[in-house]
Amino acid sequence: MMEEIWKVDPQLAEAICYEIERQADKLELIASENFASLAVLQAQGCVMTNKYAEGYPAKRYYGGCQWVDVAEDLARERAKALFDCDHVNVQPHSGTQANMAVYMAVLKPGDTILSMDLAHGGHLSHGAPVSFSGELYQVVFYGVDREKETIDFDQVRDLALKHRPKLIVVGASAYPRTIDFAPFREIADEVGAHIMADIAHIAGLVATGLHPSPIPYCEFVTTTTHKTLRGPRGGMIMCREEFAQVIDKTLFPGIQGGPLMHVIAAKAVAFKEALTPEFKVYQQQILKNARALAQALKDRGFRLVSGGTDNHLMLVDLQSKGITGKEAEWALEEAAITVNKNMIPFDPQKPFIASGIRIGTPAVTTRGMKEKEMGAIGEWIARVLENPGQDVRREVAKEVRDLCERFPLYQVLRRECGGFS
Ligand code: DSN
Repeated sequence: MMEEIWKVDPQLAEAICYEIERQADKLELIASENFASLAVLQAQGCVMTNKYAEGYPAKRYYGGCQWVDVAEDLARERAKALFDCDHVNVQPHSGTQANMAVYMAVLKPGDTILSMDLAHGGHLSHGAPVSFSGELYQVVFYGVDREKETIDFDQVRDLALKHRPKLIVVGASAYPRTIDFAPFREIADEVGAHIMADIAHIAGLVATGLHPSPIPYCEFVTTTTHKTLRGPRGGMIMCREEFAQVIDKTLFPGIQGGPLMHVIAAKAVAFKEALTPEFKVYQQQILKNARALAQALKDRGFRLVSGGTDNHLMLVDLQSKGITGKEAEWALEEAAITVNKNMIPFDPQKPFIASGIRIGTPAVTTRGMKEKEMGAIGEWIARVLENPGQDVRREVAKEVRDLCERFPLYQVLRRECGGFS
């Protein structure tokens, strides 16, 4: 695959090969990232990228769609089996597009949404003022309880009764605890609201029964396909049958044009992988690894938001260590450990500085790492964050590289790069 790129565009080939090296040689702890399989990558790089296929299987605006129809039907049927839902739309280009389609299907500009505050773990597309969602709709935010740092259902209910939202958005990009969907349903029913659950982060856990499913409680469920689900970068919407038509129409032609058929093909592959018993074992290991890493950090005196984790991620409050999230992200980057700075609930810092870092285990678990390696990683994180200066960072970077060599990644692709650097 790389041969042609080297011939046509060596500059880009070099960037791709460096990126392969970066992914293989560093510890990827960004909670929303993962390593797609070679089968997913191949499908995503296939000739289906050439095809225009506006519409849906068997109802397209272009001829020649018989084979892309097969891909989209496979993706839809497998997604339905995976999540046990009535209807699926696999065309959203991203999670934000999926959320936008749901909003536009059920809301008018100016309608009220009740969703989780970004600083408490929510997501930009759930109504942040800098997002279209914050601009088009009235948004009221709920958050976590100051003491327990878990969702404050009394607040959710009070706000719902006061503001009578049309849509309650459930779901987060930095929430380390199990989300209980049942109380949201009760509150939504009290005020006559629909619910959209955005399970982008926890989709793999939901698909394998390791996190409660929102499907019985919510009219709409959106997700991305590339986080714990380990597929290609993209989005997806699930909904109850009564909303199937309006969701499909709102997504196309409402907010998107031609679907990315190569990405949909890769979604089909990923969903097939996710239906295997091995995928459940992988998800179980993500959870075990997250618990082990959380424990290792706590043993080194780090405070975790809400005291720990039930899922694939944890939020580390760095305030007592005298370092900001931004500084920590950079120090760890120099030690070959990739994380992202993250706001913690009631954070006194601005988002670009932040008081915490978010750490997740999906990617390192894909490499085959287990609890023992999580212990070592916790130790390295502590050493780097407690000891400013290049020496420790250099030492840890070397130890990280040794570990990464024992858990190789994308060997075939690295061979194709053939010692370019
Ligand atoms: N940017 C993603 C994350 O890191 O959680 C959410 O879209």
